[in-house]
Amino acid sequence: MVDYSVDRNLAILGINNPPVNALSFHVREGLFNGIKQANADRRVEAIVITGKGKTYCSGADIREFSIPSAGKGLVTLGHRIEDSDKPVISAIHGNALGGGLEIALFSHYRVANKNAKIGFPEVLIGLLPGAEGTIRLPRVTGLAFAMDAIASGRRFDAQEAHKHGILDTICDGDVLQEAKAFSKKIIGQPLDQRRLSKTHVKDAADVDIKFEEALAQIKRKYRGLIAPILCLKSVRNSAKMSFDEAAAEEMRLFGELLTSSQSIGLRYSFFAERSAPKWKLPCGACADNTTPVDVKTTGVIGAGTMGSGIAVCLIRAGIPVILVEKNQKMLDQAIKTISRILTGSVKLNRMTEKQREHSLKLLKGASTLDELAGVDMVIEAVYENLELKREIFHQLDKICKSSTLLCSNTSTLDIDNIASATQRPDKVVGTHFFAPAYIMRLLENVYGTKTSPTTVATVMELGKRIGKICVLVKTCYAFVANRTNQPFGAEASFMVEEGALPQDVDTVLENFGMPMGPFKVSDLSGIDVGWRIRQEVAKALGLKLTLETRYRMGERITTLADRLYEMGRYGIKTGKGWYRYEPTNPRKPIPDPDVAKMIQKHCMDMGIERRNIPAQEVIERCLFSAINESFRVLEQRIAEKPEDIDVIWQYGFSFPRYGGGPMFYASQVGLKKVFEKICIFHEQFPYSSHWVPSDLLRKLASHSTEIPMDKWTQFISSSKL
Ligand code: 3H9
Repeated sequence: MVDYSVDRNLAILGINNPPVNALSFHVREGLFNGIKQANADRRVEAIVITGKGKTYCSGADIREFSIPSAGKGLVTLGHRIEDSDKPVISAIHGNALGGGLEIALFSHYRVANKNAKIGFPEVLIGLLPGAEGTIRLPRVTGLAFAMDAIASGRRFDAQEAHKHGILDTICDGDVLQEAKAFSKKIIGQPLDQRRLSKTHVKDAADVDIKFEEALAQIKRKYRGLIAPILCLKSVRNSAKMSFDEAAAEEMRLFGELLTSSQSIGLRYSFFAERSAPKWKLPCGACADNTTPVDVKTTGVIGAGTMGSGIAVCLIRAGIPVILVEKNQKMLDQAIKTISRILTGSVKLNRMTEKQREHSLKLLKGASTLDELAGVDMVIEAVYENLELKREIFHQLDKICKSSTLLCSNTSTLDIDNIASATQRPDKVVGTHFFAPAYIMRLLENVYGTKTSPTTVATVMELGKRIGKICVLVKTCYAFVANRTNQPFGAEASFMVEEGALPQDVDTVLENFGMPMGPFKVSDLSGIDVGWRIRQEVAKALGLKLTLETRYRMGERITTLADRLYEMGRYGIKTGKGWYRYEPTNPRKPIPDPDVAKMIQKHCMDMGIERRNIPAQEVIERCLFSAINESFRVLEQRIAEKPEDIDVIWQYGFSFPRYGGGPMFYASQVGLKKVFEKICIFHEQFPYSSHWVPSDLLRKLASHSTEIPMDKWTQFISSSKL
């Protein structure tokens, strides 16, 4: 895994561990032995560490953190590099990340290609750079840069690294050639001043001020996360302790983080995110054996919030869009909105003015579907009405060329039903974006019974192109996102009916790690929006709802949100919803005694006795109901693997990344305990079908011992459920 070769007076150690040249056991052994061999080799005057393939080295092998450590650690290897009698040059191209950057900092010199990316991303998986990275970087760059880089985990380019002294030189072309040329200048030079362990932090006198400033900032930015704080503390130690003392303390802090639940959750999330796009269909087609078709032109139907947001995603990625809206006023308004969103991106430095202008040129408004005849893909984003969508698809089928893919942004409706309005069900697929579509990263792609593998491959690829995290699910009512989220929201409302106030439920869930409780989210998205959806559903089912309705087709419902609607409290947009909002600070929710009175009166009128609801009950009822539904989704093969559901919750509902997602959370609590509690809630709340225990969960929980998540994941993928 490390290729050793000698080129004249240079030993070249080439890390060869694709795809990212992680520092796995064999790589560490190979580098250690390579340094030893080169020092013993009389021909060799200097040593170059380089990466084979696309990259230098992306850090420790994250999978190895979950198994007992074996062989030489990174620090032992690093000391062998630093102690080398012959100069060691790290020649960097691609990435030098985490342990990779630490290897470079153990080296005496660092040269890089100008396109290289450098950084310490450990904090993003709940760790700190534990091979002396927090002690060495400040010795090179000073404290302020090191604190920012290590606590944020951001990747920076070679120019910035050079400016801060991390790189000795940058080149345009082949970095190995540059390292060879560079070696001529340094062979024979004394090495001690190049050994970072022999140097000091130059701005150590300011450490306390810098620490306090950085701490205040990260506490605001990374609420509830432990790793950024320990990163800062370790950098502070580099200025307050001797090198060896600070390094020993760094090792202790690293160990603390490694076993923390946050890091375990973040490491799980790292791999879950990478596994989600690896889709598979029941017929055996998968990402590896299916080629997508090239999408060069698109159409979006409907210029409402969703349609406009989707158009932004497409034109921003350089894909032309014809936006169809028959209401000219709405179309004009949407084009203005799109332009405003892009201007916002320029202000936030997410795109240049030139890119904004180019993107806008890719947008064309139209008033009829006929304009879509020649596009490669159409995304329909009209409001949630099955008959309307069927009619549109029926017309598109006649208008569009035979190869055009027809996608629906429906968030609940059956894709098979929509597809059956066309003669090309193989080219019909759901592309469920989340609002606001130009911000939310999740794209839930939904296949129907007849959707072809090529169609699936194409929407998964398109999602990647526009910067989305794509998850593939099978059609069913509300798919995976809304279906598993529905019981979560329902239980939150039921608890308000039983005794809690909206702010009580929100606070508990925010303390759990959700950025916003469900009632604040509801105020943001609009009480009127939810009301309209409920009316549509009732109409479709032929039901009449009143404010006194407590059960619908045998299912418990609550009409509290409808009462708010009747009071004209539509949320933030009207300054009043579950909370009230002052005109001076229209985004800050303030608990409202009028809402409390309305809830109490509702309960009195309906004969509901209110009681104290403990925080633990809030967590369990919201999350366990979602977990139960998630297991059903797996059982019915609507989602292929538990990781898909967790990724949906992270990117669709902002579930805290360190919490993994509902499936990972269930594994942490233990499936037996979760199942027992679900059975208790089922008895307590017989009119909520989301508490009927999932058979799959029952099966997994019935094992004599608790099964770890990787085992039940294997069970799900191998069994014929
Ligand atoms: C560390 O270094 C600790 C030390 O300070 C102290 C130790 C004592 N390990 O992302 P991609 C896999 S902590 C294992 O799709 P890209 C990944 O799962 C580490 N596997 O590619 C995927 O596998 P698969 C600090 C890894 O080009 C495949 O490689 N370093 C690792 O979009 C391709 O990955 C980091 O945190 C790894 N370190 O992005 C860097 N990295 O094909 C983490 C990747 O089976 N890595 N894999 O799905 C990254 O940020 C991105 O992978 C990178 C490439 C930017 C490198």
